[in-house]
Amino acid sequence: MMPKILLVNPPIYDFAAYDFWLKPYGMLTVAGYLRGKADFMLFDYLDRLHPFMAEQKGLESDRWGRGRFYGKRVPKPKTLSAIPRYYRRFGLPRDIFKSFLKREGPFDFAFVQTTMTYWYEGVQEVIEDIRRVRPQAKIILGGNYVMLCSGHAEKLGADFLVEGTNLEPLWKYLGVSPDPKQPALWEVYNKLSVGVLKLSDGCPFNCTYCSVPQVYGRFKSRPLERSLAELKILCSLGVENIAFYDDALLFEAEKCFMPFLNEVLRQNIKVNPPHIRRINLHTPNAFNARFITQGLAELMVRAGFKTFYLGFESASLQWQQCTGSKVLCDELAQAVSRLISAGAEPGNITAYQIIGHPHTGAGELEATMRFVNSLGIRGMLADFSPIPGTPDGEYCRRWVNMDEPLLHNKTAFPILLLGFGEVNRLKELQRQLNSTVVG
Ligand code: B12
Ligand code: SF4
Repeated sequence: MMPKILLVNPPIYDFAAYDFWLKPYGMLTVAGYLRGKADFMLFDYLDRLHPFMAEQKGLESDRWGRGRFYGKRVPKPKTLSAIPRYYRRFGLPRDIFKSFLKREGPFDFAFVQTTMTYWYEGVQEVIEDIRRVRPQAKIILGGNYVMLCSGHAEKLGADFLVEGTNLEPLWKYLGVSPDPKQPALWEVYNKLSVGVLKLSDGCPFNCTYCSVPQVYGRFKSRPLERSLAELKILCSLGVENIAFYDDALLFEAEKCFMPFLNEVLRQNIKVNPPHIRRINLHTPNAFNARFITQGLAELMVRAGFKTFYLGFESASLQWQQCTGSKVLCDELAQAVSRLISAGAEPGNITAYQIIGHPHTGAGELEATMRFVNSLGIRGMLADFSPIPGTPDGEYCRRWVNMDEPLLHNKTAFPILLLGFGEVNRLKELQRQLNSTVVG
């Protein structure tokens, strides 16, 4: 008999959360390797197409499939009491999950997705409920929080943790052998309008604030055939918007990204039914301006990219050099001009700029914001989240207890460093600057 596996994407406890193309992609990838070898059921607390969401007001998607989550105010944890913002639980109500567990169980295993390190309270809630209603299910955690804070995650009471990218121990634990050619298990959703793809793993840079190099190692492309098969599955399910989760999407583009886009165009892969429209592609995880050639910009626009997020962080050369030199000012300016001449709308091009990083002063950030605005594109303040094990995260131990993941919270850290008033002033300035951007 095939094992019965429950997949759970937990609710989020945070000051803010927004569905910026969020999907439990690591868990769906692992489930995909077991396609046909296990019986799967999904409970995604963040699924905005769940029937409960249709009854709520103000949660409609924007034109690219993003939108607000259902949320309720909850007491703030003591650790975050100094932060003058409301704390909320985002996602479907807990009772819906409990009824689901009673109705659909028993399960042999429960996979639980973990994402931001400071979102572990949602994971804790899910473990509690599974233990109470389905005590015989073996609970398995995987994802970013487990990889970055394994010592902390061990205390949540799961049965098994996937602590790295090597999945061999997991296959042994499950007693099932995987099929690595299989794409992610998207068909486990009843209804889907947004999907995710990842064409590669790792990154060739070594930015001092980022955990990717230490977790994923050197850059490696994923097999093209598998990525194309996954895109076709997404299209057959009626997905209209697809976000790329790659960390270095454009690195060595001629080996992976360009062949992928050329195939998409050659095979004319579109949504199903085909008369609806073309799929819209997005890069919320940012790509590197350095690698945008004119030809690549044109190919991206032709293949269906609609929103373009560029990782910029700071216009200060000194800051760029001491954090890893991933991109310089003239490279951003050149990328923007290439994207615009390829047909991208300036209002759909956004540069991320880091706020609350321990080596960025407010004056320097203001200069960065004005530089980005001078290019005619939007800026977005990316609140700094200190990550344990990275040089910059370790440096932050002088301000916060890095062994408590709640203190990695991206809303909290900039406020602790710069003050609430200063953070608000900078965010207001960003709004004003963006209001001048055309399109
Ligand atoms: C995509 C992404 C996003 C997306 C959203 C993702 C989401 N679903 O929530 C967007 C762009 C919105 C985003 C935003 C941010 N992000 Co981000 N993001 C990522 C990224 C690239 C992938 C995360 C992911 O989905 N991984 C899952 C998939 C892609 O992983 P996989 O390799 O296929 O997984 C394998 C194994 O890990 C394992 N596995 C993974 N999951 C599971 C689950 C189970 C059950 C099992 C069994 C196995 C398993 O199996 C897989 C197969 O080998 C990571 C970096 C990275 N490469 O991991 C950063 C990362 C998670 N983000 C990070 C940061 C800093 C942020 C921001 C704070 C940036 C900012 N300042 O705005 C914001 C925070 C958003 C918020 N609301 O708080 C940090 C982590 C911070 C932290 N403290 O946890 C990371 C690690 C990047 C970094 N700089 O180091 N992010
Ligand atoms: S380029 Fe991006 S993914 Fe790579 S190390 Fe720097 S921040 Fe991380």
